[in-house]
Amino acid sequence: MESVLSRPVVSWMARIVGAGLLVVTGAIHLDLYLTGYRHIPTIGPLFVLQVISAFVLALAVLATPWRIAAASGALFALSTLGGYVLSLWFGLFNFNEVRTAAGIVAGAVEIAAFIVLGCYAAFATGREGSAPVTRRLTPGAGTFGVARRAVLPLAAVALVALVVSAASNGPTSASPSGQAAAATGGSGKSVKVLIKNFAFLPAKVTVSPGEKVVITNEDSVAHNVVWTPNTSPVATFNSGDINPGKTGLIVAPSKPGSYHFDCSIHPFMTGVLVVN
Ligand SMILES: [Cu+2]
Repeated sequence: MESVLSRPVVSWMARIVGAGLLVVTGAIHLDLYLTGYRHIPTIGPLFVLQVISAFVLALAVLATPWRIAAASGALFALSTLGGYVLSLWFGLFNFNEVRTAAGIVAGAVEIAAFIVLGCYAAFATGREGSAPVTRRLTPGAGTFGVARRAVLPLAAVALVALVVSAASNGPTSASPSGQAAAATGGSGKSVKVLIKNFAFLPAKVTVSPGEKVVITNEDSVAHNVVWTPNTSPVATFNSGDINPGKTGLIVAPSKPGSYHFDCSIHPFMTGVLVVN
């Protein structure tokens, strides 16, 4: 690896490919931001930061042969992936990501960027790899000695985390059984609720007991309508995930009361179902 990356052509290719991969992950996040994520608190601004960082780091990797630029790009790619996996498994800033093809592709691009830039940072030698800051370091010692030992094991861990995430149904995907159950119950009447720009319109829905609520998702990401846990009165309604442009259904509980609901993917989206 060391001898290969000391060749100028290989070194150049690593920088071009690494920068290209950073641009791709920035572009995916820019697209997600413009098509909906800009409405999500904290996550929206973080996406702006991700896009700017991705493009700036790509430029730095292209413009300089410095290993510190490549190392920053590699760590940035790994952090982006880490944020994604965290939001999938545990939720991040009140946001529970759902598995999508775009998300998994972005994750794979970030792992590739980490491998290419991480190997460049760890293994490039000679004039191509050296920066004023790093020239003093003896090969195999200090920061880059650690990087040499860590880059491939870290890539392997990241890959396993992504594959497990892609393969798992996970805790966040709502079951469609609530939707099926809802479709068969209730009276003939129904009210309509819109989901637009990560909000319920109206947020306060007044219905009769057992009335159907038809929910139309006008956003470009999936949402759902789920009774908020640990609020009273207790109810069990769950629309299941409603894909962009689709409609979902819940049936109002038969007992009068004010039932709080949210979108389990975006718990900051809240509303109340008033049954009287
Ligand atoms: Cu939502």
